Amino acid sequence: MKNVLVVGSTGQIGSELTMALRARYGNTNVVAGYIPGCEPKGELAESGPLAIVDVTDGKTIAEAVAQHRIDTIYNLAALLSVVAESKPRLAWRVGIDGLWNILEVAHDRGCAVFTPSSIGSFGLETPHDHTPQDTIQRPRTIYGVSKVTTELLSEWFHHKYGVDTRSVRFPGIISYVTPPGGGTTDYAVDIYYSAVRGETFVCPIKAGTRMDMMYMPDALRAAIELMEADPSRLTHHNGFNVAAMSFDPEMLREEIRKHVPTFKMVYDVDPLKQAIAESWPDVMDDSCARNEWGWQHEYDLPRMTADMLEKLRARLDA
Ligand code: VAH
Repeated sequence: MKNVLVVGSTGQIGSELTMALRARYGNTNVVAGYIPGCEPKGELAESGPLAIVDVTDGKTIAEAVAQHRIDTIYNLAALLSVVAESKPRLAWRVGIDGLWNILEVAHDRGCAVFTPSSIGSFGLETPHDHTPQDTIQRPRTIYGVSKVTTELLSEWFHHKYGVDTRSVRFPGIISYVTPPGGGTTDYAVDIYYSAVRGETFVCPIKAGTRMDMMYMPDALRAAIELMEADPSRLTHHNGFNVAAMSFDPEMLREEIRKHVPTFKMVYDVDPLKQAIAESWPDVMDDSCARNEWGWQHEYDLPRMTADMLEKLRARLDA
């Protein structure tokens, strides 16, 4: 039986990943790690054990791992791309100094570690169409630099000390549960709220700017299925490209209009978000993930849009 610690359990991915892991491994076997001031609430707080885990303080990680006999750590502690550009030192402290602390505890205690990378780990020089698994990574954001370093540091701990480190390069992730905070791809979440509320959406990303995107249920399954994969099948360990769909704001608006014919969108391009978005792939090649551990997405744009609108209407009582 697995004993799992989710670090950053109150974030966009962490909050839903914790609940998915509890459903899979049992509520008492999945510990929700959090930092003071970001306490879990509701079902996340009531359905299983909690622990204060501040990645910048290795002692808190070691104590939680020892107390709960953790064998697998999902590390979701990070600042997202836009907010990281305004707080680069904090982004590094949480993303990399924090990762070092986690990997040291994992080495001492024999834990496996999942730390997501991102399409943000690529840059302008990376081939944008069918971005290969192994290619040039020269990101120009501190978020991207921290994600490339995440991949390389995780690989180093794997090859040097045998720590079982694994990760995927997530696309922009879309969910109706926990809103994202400070990301370049947040527009693809915010637009659905505008559609359900009958508001005109003001899009910060230029028409024609395609990015890889993924619905949260697929993202959660990718993380869990990679961590459960037979290690003897893996040629790569860190930074698997995983893709599901690729769209620009126009494609997304047209899909929403199939359900909300009166939906309106205007553009007010955010220069920082647009510059970051243009440095990221249009669509990744995820054949390595499909061949090495059987990755297969289940949500495309039409299916995700129908589900997002239905679930948001229920949540917003629209
Ligand atoms: C962001 N949603 O926009 C995050 C994610 C690939 C995008 O990293 O920063």
